[in-house]
Amino acid sequence: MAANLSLPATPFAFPFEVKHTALVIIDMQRDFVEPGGFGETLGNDVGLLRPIIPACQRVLAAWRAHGGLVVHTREAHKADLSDCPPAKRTRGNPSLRIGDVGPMGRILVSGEPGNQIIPELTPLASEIVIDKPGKGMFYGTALHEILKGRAISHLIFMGVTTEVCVQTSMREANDRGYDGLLLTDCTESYFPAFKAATIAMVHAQGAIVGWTAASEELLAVLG
Ligand code: TIU
Repeated sequence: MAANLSLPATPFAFPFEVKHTALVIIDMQRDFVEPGGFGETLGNDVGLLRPIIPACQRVLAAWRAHGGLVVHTREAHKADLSDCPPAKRTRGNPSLRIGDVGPMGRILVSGEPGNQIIPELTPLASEIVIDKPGKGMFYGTALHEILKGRAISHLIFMGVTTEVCVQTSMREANDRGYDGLLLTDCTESYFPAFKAATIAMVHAQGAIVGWTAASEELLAVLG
């Protein structure tokens, strides 16, 4: 395998080395993808997110086969909700609020059944799992230090939802000096127009936030 790879991407090629790149899978947890979780309490059709799962599985398998670092995130709060701002819990009129008991346990609370990564993408024991209290993956987490400690400079993103936790994480990463790429068929939103707008705004202005590409391009490069 060549050390230096170049992924055909938008708005231009994304050069990377697997050993300096992490595959980041944002919040592919039951709370967002299955009925009875946080996503549904907000009034969303969670079935919209499921079609990306096979593409996510293909990329994860290929990345693991190349020995690449994998980071899984979960949007999760402590059981005492001490890391959940009241503004987040009380906003709007959801059918259940964060911390309330739903069909998959307490909504968006660490360790509850609904807070687990979906079985199709179960993390390996060797992979990094980050519980994050915010939308962005660096807010309130040790992830930046962990990635620096492993000499990671490039991030390839998958996960949900495109314009909320994925985009926030990509913007946080951009400000911390990472080169980030979003796999367009491995991310989804409850709002198709928001997904399309996010992809466009990520790669606009000469990759102002980062790069975008289809997963088949990455799979072809990895071989
Ligand atoms: N509501 C919504 O679209 N997303 C979130 O609340 N969290 C994530 O994106 N993970």
